[in-house]
This record gives sequence, C-alpha cells and structure tokens, in this order.
Amino acid sequence: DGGGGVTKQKSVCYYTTTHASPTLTTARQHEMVPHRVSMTHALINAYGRLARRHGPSPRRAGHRARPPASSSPMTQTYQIPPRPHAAPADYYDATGAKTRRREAAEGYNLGEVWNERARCVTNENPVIDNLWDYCRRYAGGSLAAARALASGKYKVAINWSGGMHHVCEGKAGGFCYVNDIVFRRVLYLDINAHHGDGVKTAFVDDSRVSFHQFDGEFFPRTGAAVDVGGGDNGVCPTLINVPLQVGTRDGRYHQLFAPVVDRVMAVFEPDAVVMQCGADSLAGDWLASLGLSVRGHAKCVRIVKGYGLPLLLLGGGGYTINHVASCWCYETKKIT
Ligand code: TV7
Ligand code: CA
Repeated sequence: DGGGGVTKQKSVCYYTTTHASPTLTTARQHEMVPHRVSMTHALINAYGRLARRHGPSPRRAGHRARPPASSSPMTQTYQIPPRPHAAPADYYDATGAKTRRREAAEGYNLGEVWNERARCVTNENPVIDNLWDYCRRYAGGSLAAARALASGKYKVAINWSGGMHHVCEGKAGGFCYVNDIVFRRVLYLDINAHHGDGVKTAFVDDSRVSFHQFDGEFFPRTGAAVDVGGGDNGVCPTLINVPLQVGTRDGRYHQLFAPVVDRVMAVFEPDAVVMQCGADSLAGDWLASLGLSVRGHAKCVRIVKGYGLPLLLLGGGGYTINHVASCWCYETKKIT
C-alpha cells in the first residue's frame, strides 16, 4: 500500500549520493560520477532547503540506512568517502566481490569491451575507484526512498543520484551499473533524453512511458513509437514510447506529455509513480539535443505531482552540469 489515501502526508523525503570532495579523481573518471550531483546538493543546501539533518552520520551512512520516522522535510546524504587511489584495476562481479577475471567483467559489459556496432574497444562503463561502493549507495538511496513512500509517511521521495535506466539483465550499459528503478506495480515515467531501455522487461506487467530523442542513431537506438508492449493484443499496452525530434522544446514536449500522462493515469490507475528526471533533455546538453527549459522540465514534474500519488523522483543523465544542478535544485524547491 503506497498510502495514497492518506491526506495528511505532505513531506518530502530526500536522499542523494555526494562526494566528500569535488576534486576526487572519481569525479573525473566517469560522465555519471557525481560531481554534478554534489553540485545539485550544494545548490539545494545553499538555498536552505535542507534545513534539518536526520539519519545516521555520514560515516555510518550507506545502503543500510533507514529513513527517519519524522514527518518534517529531511535529508539523508550517502557520502562516498575520499579513497581515490584504492584498487584501480579490480573488477567487481554481480555480488560485489572483487574479481580480476577479464571475461567476467566483459560479461557484465564493464571496463574495456569490444563494441561490435562501433567496431572498436569502448569503455563506457569504466571500473572506477570504489565502483561497488558507489553503486550500493546510489541504489540504496532509491531503495530507502521507495521504503519511505511505502511507509505512507512521505508523499514524495527524491534521489537525484539514482535513475540508472540502461542496466538490463545483468549488463551495465550507457554509464549505468545497477538498475535502481525496478519496482513493482507502479507507473514509470522517463523524461531523460535517452530511451529507458533497461526497465523494459521489468515493467512488462506494469506501465512504463519514456519520452526521448529519437532519430534512428541516438543511443540506445530503441524506443520507436510503434514499439509498444504488454497489454492484451495491442489493447492497453503497458509499454509506451514517445520518440521526439532533435530540438523539441517546451511547447511541443508538453503538447505530448500532458495528454499521454493523463491517458495513462486514467487507464492504469497506478498506486505510485517512479519518475526518472534525467536532465539531458534540457536545451544545451552536451550529449543530447532536445530543448527543454528548466521551467519546462519542472513542469513535467509538476504535472505528475498533480495526480497526488506517492512519487519517487530520480535523477539520471544530464551532461551540462550547471544546468543539471539548477534544474534539480529548482525541482526540489518547487516540490518542498
Ligand atoms: C542516463 N553517447 C545515459 C546515456 C548514455 C549514452 C553515448 C557517448 C560518449 C561517450 C564518451 C565520450 C561521448 C560525446 C555519447 C555506441 C557507442 C558510441 C564511445 C566513443 N563522448 C543516460 C551512451 C552512448 C566516452 N553510447 O541515459 C568517453 O559522447 O552511443 C553510445 C555507444 C560506443 C562507444 N562510443 C560511443 O543519459 C542514464 N556515449 C567521450 C569520452
Ligand atoms: Ca527517456
């Protein structure tokens, strides 16, 4: 029970993963690794949105941390300790155990692997320092956030360090290592500029909607409008793709977003919503070419919040990092 019927809950539960220092080497090793999330966190903090601190101290924080029973706005930060020079060449298997076996890492699409389509060795999911620690913490934040919603004490939960929507069937992909999105009996909405391919199989009995840049080339190339799934012989499909042209801006985006979401809400009547708020759909992103403004991006969040369901907000992509921090800070402010 997501506790959707309880009217008294107003509070927002906030989790994130930050780095102790923005100058950590890990911050420079990988596109996704969290300098931009630290920036977001610092900005939110600077705006005074994180007035009260709860939960374990950073030393003890981690995936075991439990949300506090308080109903006031709260923060919980999953701090990655500064150990930049630890074990650089170690690979990690699915259980987190270290392995130096190259084949094992390749099987999980980790480190330097041969990419058949690009016909070259790629390293998009690099084995960064403290990789497993990083995964445990961002996924732990999403789990704790989901638990906070399920407890009925919170109406909205946020984890800007989560939203890793490319991980599928034990394979890292597109800068993502552990899928923190896969929950049952919920509506999944994805406004990241990329198609949320990694959650497709897991949400086949639920509902999943991704809005994404689509031109046949853009990573991961999937997500055409005809590619719907689930449901009963094409009736009431549970997987819905909304491909968007390069340069799609606020007006056109919302023209699609509002009615699609409204119809999905009416048909599926979800008990809870997980929303991946990747900020690479903003104009001027370094990787993607959509054209949302910060207000336009936040309007999507506002539209979804308007349905009053327990709502889990996750981060995701976003590669022009000052835009990312502004966007998620603005959304945090608007929702609290
Ligand atoms: C959030 N696009 C994740 C989005 C993942 C996108 C890709 C790059 C890229 C990688 C780099 C780099 C890049 C300018 C862009 C097929 C390839 C083509 C690597 C040269 N610059 C999210 C993943 C996507 C790495 N991958 O949804 C090092 O862009 O297109 C691809 C794959 C093979 C590898 N080559 C690119 O936003 C969860 N990568 C610069 C340096
Ligand atoms: Ca998307």
